[in-house]
Amino acid sequence: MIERDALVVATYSRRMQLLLSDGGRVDARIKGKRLKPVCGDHVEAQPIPGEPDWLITAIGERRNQLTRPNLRGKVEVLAANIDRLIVMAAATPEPEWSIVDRYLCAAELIDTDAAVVFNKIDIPAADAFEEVLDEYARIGYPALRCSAKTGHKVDAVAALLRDGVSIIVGQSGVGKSSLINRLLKDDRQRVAAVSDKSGEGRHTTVSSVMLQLPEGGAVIDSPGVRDYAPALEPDEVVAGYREIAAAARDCRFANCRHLREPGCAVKAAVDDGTISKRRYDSYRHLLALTTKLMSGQY
Ligand SMILES: Nc1nc2c(ncn2[C@@H]2O[C@H](COP(=O)(O)OP(=O)(O)O)[C@@H](O)[C@H]2O)c(=O)[nH]1
Ligand SMILES: [Mg+2]
Ligand SMILES: [Zn+2]
Repeated sequence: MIERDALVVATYSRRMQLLLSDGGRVDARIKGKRLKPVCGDHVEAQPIPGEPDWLITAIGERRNQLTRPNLRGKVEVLAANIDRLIVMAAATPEPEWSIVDRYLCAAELIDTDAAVVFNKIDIPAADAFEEVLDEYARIGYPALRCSAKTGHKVDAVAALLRDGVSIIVGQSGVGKSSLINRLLKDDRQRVAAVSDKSGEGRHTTVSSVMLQLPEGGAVIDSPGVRDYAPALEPDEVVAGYREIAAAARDCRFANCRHLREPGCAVKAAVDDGTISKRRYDSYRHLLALTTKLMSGQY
């Protein structure tokens, strides 16, 4: 019996939990060292005779994947086949909008929907960020405000996530886990621990998990992953700020980077207020950073 379309719904290092096409869930390990399935992968798997575990034998082609550099500077795939990237920020810790922009940039490049969710609006300091949030809305990113603590406007977030698979990213402490708990309501599915046969008993910590939401849709949380923004290259930065990329069609030079070039339509749009100065500065900052990285100056 070979299951051709199992979905990876939880990962703990090299052990996974699979959702089978009949709705059942099984633990699985991976055949060989080269296969590296992640949450959201569609895989081929089969039972191992005489064992409760299944064996993952192949990974289906990925529609997209979200990657980030890990602590050792290697690129790590966080999740695959995602429909929506939710970038979370909050009244506290102090929002780093350049990190939000970087994630939105990544979303443009892997061709998924993206939205900004601003949490902790129960804190008075939240009011200061209305203008920035309106800017995101103006360039076409849904910008929702909510409080995971009071539950205010969490229903709007649930509506946004209703279709497909979303992944929530953002600085630690913004309330990602709190929001997911709210979204799960009492329906709260226990993340079945993926058992570890290496001897330490059962692990309850997962490095990534996909949860089905009661009102539809699924959300991926990566509780074990520290918040590192995606690594980008200069050309990706140029392409990843959607309003800048759109205005760039009218630049005199096709390879314009919108810095000091003559006939730059982007600079003109910043000057007349069509493009937000903050986003433009964020663009220049990120472009400078990635250019330095590429030339080994860092
Ligand atoms: N005031 C307030 N605090 C919140 C809200 N959401 C989460 N928190 C608190 O923020 C802290 C970090 O939340 P957590 O969900 O662990 O953030 P994560 O690191 O992004 O998963 C916790 O102390 C939460 O209780 C909110 O809407 N309002
Ligand atoms: Mg968390
Ligand atoms: Zn230009």
